[in-house]
Amino acid sequence: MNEEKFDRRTALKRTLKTGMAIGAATSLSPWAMPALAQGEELVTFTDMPENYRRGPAMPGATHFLDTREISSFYTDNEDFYVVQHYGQPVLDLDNYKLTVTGLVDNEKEYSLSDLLARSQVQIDAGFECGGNRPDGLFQGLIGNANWRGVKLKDILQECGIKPEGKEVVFFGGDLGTETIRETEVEQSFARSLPLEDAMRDENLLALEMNGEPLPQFHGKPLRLLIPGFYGVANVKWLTQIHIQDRRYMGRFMGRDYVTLKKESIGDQERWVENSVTRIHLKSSIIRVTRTGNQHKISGFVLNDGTDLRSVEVKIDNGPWQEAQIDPQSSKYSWKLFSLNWNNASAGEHTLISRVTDINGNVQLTREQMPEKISRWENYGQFPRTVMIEA
Ligand SMILES: Nc1nc2c(c(=O)[nH]1)N[C@H]1C(S)=C(S)[C@@H](COP(=O)(O)O)O[C@H]1N2
Ligand SMILES: [Mo]
Repeated sequence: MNEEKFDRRTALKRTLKTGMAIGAATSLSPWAMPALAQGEELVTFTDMPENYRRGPAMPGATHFLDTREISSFYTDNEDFYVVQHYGQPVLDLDNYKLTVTGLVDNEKEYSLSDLLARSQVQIDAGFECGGNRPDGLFQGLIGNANWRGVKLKDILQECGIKPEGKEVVFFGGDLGTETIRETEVEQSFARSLPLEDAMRDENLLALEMNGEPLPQFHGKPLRLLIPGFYGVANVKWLTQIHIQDRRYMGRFMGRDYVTLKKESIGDQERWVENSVTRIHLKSSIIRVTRTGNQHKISGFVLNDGTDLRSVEVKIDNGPWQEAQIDPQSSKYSWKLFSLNWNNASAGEHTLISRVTDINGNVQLTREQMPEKISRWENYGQFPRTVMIEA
């Protein structure tokens, strides 16, 4: 994408925010302020608890977005959700090294200045946690940002992958104690990719997020970014890349972030386990606003980067109506959409969205979702209810 365009937009957004902060009325909830245009009001979701608030972003804690707040293409670094399983390690930047080991012609190490001196690329990418869900969170484990860094492919090629190298493992600098067969072992957070997926041109070793050095919460100083994959793929505080000839079976590939669901295998129905990888086709309504008598329904789409055909919204038992997709959207970004809702009548209404990709795949309804035992990969249609005031 165009670097200049991004910087200008960021600057503009910052000006708007500062301008608003000056006139901010303290009686309004903090999230309501920056999200709304002049004269625009939020319409109440009746499916949300009245006192629903996301927690503040706290060091070391998990943090999610109030999705009613989403009103801009890029999520501020402080608002972008935060998830990690072993706490947030503080890496010593002066002695920081990214090492590349295993089945390579040349094992290498890269200091932070080595990485910063290389040519950088940027990409817009949005993702959600594999555990994101409607219930309780209202899809808040989500964000969209501009990422800048070094292409993963360039580093792998520079080290030279040996023909036996099949799997690329990414280790974070965070350590946790896992009990495996009644034995306590210390393990780093780690994820892996088959070599073919690791070599995708869009994969990034990200040093910057929205024009700033990667914040501590989001993996300072370096994180992996695999566009189109659930958040768990994007290893934060990245310290080592290891190439091996077999699958990596660590907790976050083999035991956790593993979905168990019913699938047809040939002519047999079987329970199948899979690691959480590519983002399933998903849309969700996140806010409804009113300006005078005009209402607007907004939402987001996330998927694995496959082109879309349409996003549609249904009001009560009406027809599916095609929504407008934000023209800033790109292959791996989230796609915000909106639909003008004319002549909304007073009372409670049910709203639902569905997205269809270019191959004709339609987002599944809750009833069509496969029978699934796990809290991962919640991509079914999400009906919302709102109250329109007389
Ligand atoms: N090193 C490390 N990286 C990690 C994790 C972790 O626990 N440790 N959690 C993963 C998960 S499950 C998610 S959803 C994303 C969240 O990224 P964010 O906090 O920047 O939004 O980070 C991923 N990367
Ligand atoms: Mo996650």
